Formats: sequence, C-alpha cells, structure tokens
Amino acid sequence: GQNHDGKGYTGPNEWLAKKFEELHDLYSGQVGKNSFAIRGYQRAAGIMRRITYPITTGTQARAIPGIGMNLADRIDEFLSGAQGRAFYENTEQARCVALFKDIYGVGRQHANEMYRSGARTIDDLRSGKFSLTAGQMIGLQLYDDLKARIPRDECKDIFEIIRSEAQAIDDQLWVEIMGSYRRGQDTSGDVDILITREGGEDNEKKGILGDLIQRLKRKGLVTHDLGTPTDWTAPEAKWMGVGRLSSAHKHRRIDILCIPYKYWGAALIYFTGNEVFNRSMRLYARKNGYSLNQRGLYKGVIRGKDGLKQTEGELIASKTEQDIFNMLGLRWRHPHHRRP
Ligand code: DCP
Ligand code: MG
Ligand code: MN
Repeated sequence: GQNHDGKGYTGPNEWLAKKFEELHDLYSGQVGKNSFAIRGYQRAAGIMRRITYPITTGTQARAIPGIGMNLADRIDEFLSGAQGRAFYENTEQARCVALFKDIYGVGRQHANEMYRSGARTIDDLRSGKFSLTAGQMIGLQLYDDLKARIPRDECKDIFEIIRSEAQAIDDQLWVEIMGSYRRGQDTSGDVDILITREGGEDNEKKGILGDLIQRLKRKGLVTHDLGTPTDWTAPEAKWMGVGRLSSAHKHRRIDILCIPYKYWGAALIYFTGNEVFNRSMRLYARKNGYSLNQRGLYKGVIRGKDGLKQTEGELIASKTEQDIFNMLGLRWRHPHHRRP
C-alpha cells in the first residue's frame, strides 16, 4: 500500500515471482502443509527475481540451482496459463490481499495475516478487531482518497503552496517537485518535494522542516502526519503525511525531503527516480567501482563479503545531476526518460 518496500520489480520473471509469493501466502496459514515446501516458494520468488533472462519452460528452470522438481512443475503449471494462473489469481485470499495492500502502510505479510484472522473487506478492517498502526488507521480512514491518482495540475497547486510557505520562512530555499511529476507523468501517486538552501553553510546547522509543517497545518493544507523526523530541525530530514487543497478536494499523500545543499544533485537523481532507474544506475556505479546513494557518488568504498559498506569512501560528485552522470561516463538523461 504505497509504502516504499517491495514494489517496482520489473524483471522478466516478475510475474512468476508473484505467483510463488501467492503460493507461499496461500499455504502459510494452512495446517498440515509442509513448512519446508512453503519456505521453498518464498525462496523461489527470490530466485525468479535474480534470473535476468525470461524463463519459458519448467525444464529450463530445473537447471537453476535451488529449483527442484516440484518448483519446476509449478512453473510449467503457471506457464500453461489456463488452469494454473486463473486458479491462483481467483482465490479469495489473493483478492483480499490485493485489496488490503492498497491501504497505506499495509504490506503483503500483514495483509495475509489479517486475511487469516478473518478479514475479507475494507469494512471488516474498520471494525477495530484487527491490529493496525496509527499510520495504517489513517490509510484506512482515507482509503478512497489515497488510492486515487493525483492529476498533474493538482500536484502543481499543492507544490506551489508548499513552495510559497517555505520561501516565506527563508527566501534562499530551493523547493522542487520530484518523483513521477518531474518525470512528466500525467498523474502521480503522491506529491514529492525536495528542499535545500542555496549556499549551504547555514543549512548544515538548522533545517526548516518543523516550521514548514506547522505553517502548512495552519494553512489547512497538511492534515495528517504519517512519518515524522526524530529531529525536526536537522538539515537532512524527511516528513511523510497527508494534505489537501480544500475540503472539496481529496486527501493526498505528500513526502517532503530536506537535504544539505552539497547533496543537491544526488538527491535530485534519487527523488526523481523512478525506483527501477535508480536501482540500475546504482548497480552501474557499483560495477564501475563507485557507490551512488541519495547523498552522492563515492569512490574507494570497501565492501565486506556480504556486500555491505565497511568504509564511506570519498565523495567525488554530488552538487549537480550532470556532475554525477559525467563522473560515471553516462550521457545526461532527461527526467522524462528515466526508465530502466
Ligand atoms: N525511491 C527509490 N527507492 C524507493 C522509494 C523511492 O529510489 N524504495 C525514489 C524513486 C522514486 C522517488 O523516490 O521515483 C519517489 O518515490 P515515490 O514512491 O513517490 O514514487 P514515484 O513518485 O516515482 O511514483 P508515484 O507516482 O507512485 O508517487
Ligand atoms: Mg511520488
Ligand atoms: Mn513519494
């Protein structure tokens, strides 16, 4: 449900990965099922996501380490379409899980848990019998509003209010609209805003996010907090919440990220996305001996056997998007073309 984990896989076998996840979820709650086989379905989903070529037969899949006879048979079943696919897509559980996952903050596992505890409809979840976090309750309360796409004009209107309130605090602030809007999409799932302070030095000392959100609440634009920073005045801070233009408008998800000026270019790339583009650009950097994240491009990063960073490395580009593309030897890509 619009949270950042687990979405955006687009590999050639993603649909097979999803099928295996469905099987995993379907059997997880059933007594008498072999738990080893159940975990095998989850592992198979991971394997499907790592294979870079399309799998077209079970026999072909059998050659992949970790894919045994049972899984290969399942793949043939999925590929045969007819019985296999329709059957798994039409289970009540699959339908309910898809429905619940549309709630902000609800992931696949939690959706399955609630199904197993007896939930079948959105109204069931509103009964109070199921455990939900504060954020998920807001997601549930605003279910219809938040699942609707936001037209481009409305994104722009929300952005203009945020920009003008931010610049009323400090006219040196740079405020940009990011995400799918910057990529030129007609509609967005949320409004993503990036803020920094030109020149930088002051920005390293005190951030304005706390002030800004207070002002936006007073204006009536911001209506709910979903994720708040531990330090509202940190120069690098993120806020996630909900707002609306007026009571005649729908509630919309809004993300605001404040970053120190020196990270501007790297943060632009990160927050423009899309997620798959970011993943492939980071992988490209890594294959060439660099490391790219939302703060910059680093060289000399040492990684352990687990792939985790052991040293930060040296920051070699971060001020502008162009600097980072150049340093990687990539031609600059317009945001509208940032697809994998
Ligand atoms: N992002 C990322 N990895 C994530 C989440 C986000 O790299 N796990 C980056 C890329 C996204 C950007 O942040 O494009 C904004 O995130 P959103 O979830 O708001 O996604 P989009 O704005 O791209 O699409 P939507 O219209 O659904 O909001
Ligand atoms: Mg977005
Ligand atoms: Mn967002």
